[in-house]
Amino acid sequence: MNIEALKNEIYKLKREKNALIVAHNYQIDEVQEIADFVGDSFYLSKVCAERPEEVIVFCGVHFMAESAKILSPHKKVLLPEIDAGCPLADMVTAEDVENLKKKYPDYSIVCYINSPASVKAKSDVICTSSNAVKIVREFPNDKIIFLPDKNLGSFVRKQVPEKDIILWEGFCITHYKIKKEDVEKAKSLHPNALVLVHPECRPEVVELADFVGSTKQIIDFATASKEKEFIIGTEMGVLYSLKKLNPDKKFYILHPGMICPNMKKNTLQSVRDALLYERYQIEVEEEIMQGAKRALAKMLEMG
Ligand code: CIZ
Repeated sequence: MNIEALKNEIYKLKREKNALIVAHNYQIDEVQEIADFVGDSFYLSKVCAERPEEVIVFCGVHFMAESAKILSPHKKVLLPEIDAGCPLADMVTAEDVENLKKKYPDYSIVCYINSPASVKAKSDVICTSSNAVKIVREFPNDKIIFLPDKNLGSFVRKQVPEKDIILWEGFCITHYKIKKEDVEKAKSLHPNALVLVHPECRPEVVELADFVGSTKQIIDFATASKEKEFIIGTEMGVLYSLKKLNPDKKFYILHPGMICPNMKKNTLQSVRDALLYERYQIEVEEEIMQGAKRALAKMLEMG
C-alpha cells in the first residue's frame, strides 16, 4: 500500500474506532504527521487522560505507553510495535530499587520518567527532563538517589549542589554517542549557531552547550529565539517540529547517529495495524499501577 492510501486508511479507522493517535517528538516524520498530538512523553500522557477517546495509539516506546495507561487505566492504550523498548529504562529494575532502599534508608528515590512502571512504583517521585532540577531541589529530603540516567542526574547535581545526590549508572545509548569533539567540530562548521542539547548527553557535552533542555524546551527555545541557526544535540525526530515551526531557521544535527532505533520502529503500517487489530494492548498490574500513580501524582503535586 502506498503512503497516501495508508494514511487514508489510518484516518478512516481512527474515525470508526473513535481513537486518538499521539506521537513522541522522536517518531519518524510520517508518524508525527498523522498524529493528533505530538510532544514529550508526559505531555502526551496527560493529553490521553484529558481527551474523551477510549482508544489511544501511543507512538513512542514501551515506558511511554505504560505512563499513558497509568494515567488512563480504563482506556485501551495501544503500542504499534510491542518490542519498541528503551535500553535506558531497562538499565534499572524494581529489585535494584529495593536493594538501594536497604543500603541507603535515609535517601529518597527520584526516578526519571524513562523507567519501567515497576521501578516507578518503588520510587518516591517521578521527574521528566523538563522538571528534574525543580523536583530534586524542592523534594523535602537533602539525600537523593537519582535514577536511572547518570547524565541527567549529573546535570541535576550541578544545578542543585546543596543536595547529596547518588547517581545510578544508566544512560541513553543514542545521546551517549555525542562526544565533546563533535560539539567542537559542529561549532567550527557553524560558528553563528547556538548549541542546544538534551541533558541525557554526557556532562562534557552539556558543558559546551548554550542551552540544555528536554525536547519540548529545545523546541520552545529555538522557536522563541531571535537567532537563526542551531546545532541540535538530541534525537533527530525533533527536527520535524523545529522545521515546521521555524521554516526560516537552520538546524544542524550534532551527530549523524542521533537516531533512536526503538523510536523508529513505529511506522504508518504498524499504526494502521494497531488500529485495525487493536494491538498491542498495554496492561499494568494493579499493585504496580497504584504505586506508579502515587509517584507520578507526587510529581504533579510539586508542580
Ligand atoms: O520524556 C520524554 O519525552 C523524553 C524521553 C525526553 C524529552 O526530553 O522529551
